[in-house]
Amino acid sequence: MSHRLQVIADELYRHQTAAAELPKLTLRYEGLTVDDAYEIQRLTMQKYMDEGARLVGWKMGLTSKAKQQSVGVDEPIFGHLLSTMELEHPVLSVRGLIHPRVEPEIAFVFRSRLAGPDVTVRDVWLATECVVPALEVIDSRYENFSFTLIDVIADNASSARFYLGDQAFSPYAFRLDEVGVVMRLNGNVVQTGAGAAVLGHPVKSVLEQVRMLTRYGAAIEPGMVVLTGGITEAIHVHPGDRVQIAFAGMGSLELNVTE
Ligand code: 0L1
Ligand code: MG
Repeated sequence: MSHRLQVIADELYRHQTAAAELPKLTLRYEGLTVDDAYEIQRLTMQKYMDEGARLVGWKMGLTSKAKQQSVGVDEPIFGHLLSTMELEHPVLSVRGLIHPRVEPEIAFVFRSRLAGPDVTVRDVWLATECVVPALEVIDSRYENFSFTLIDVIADNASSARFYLGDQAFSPYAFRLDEVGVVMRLNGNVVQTGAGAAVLGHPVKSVLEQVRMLTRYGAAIEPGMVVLTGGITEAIHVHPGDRVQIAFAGMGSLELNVTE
């Protein structure tokens, strides 16, 4: 393991836990590769796990063209989901966060392991226990949300918190690419979208997740959750805000934002 990558991981961990912005890494460290960035992410997450957090799943990021264009990155990325990031109740305290944003997602929960380069869509369905309406709170640690592909990967794909709805659904109940989503902020519609925004179909995002994990020697393990990616753009939230997300056929989520 490179000493330089550990030094960067220590820096990111300090900023993530102190909710303190930092200038992008690529301005200050020359020659970092995508593989280096995933290793920095892994080393950073290991520090949380050394403190007792558990790895509970994975998140896919930048899975829609709209999101890729808004941050100037043209490929999907992934990050770790830790037990400490999961909201037990739909209440988000902004304490410990820098500039949080919320986005609607469809989560998959798995009953069996998925690994290897040859996994098919059929394998994904067979391994899936259920799908759940979800939301992710992203919080890039970089100043002015300014980052490159390498920066955002190192920063665990901006992951901060996530919440899974109480009601799970059969993956066969309806077409996930046709699930319409309406997101309201304080009663006003602010975003609309459909599951197809996620790489054409959320199941494709899981497939991509497995392929990327395989490259780094990891897998989707039984019991894990995968957040497949934002169905709409993420919206900024502040204390006092109320976010409502209606998933057609899958019910609604409501998130209250507090100090
Ligand atoms: O979940 C995601 O799509 C990650 C987005 C990362 C970029 C951002 O912070 O906007
Ligand atoms: Mg997301």
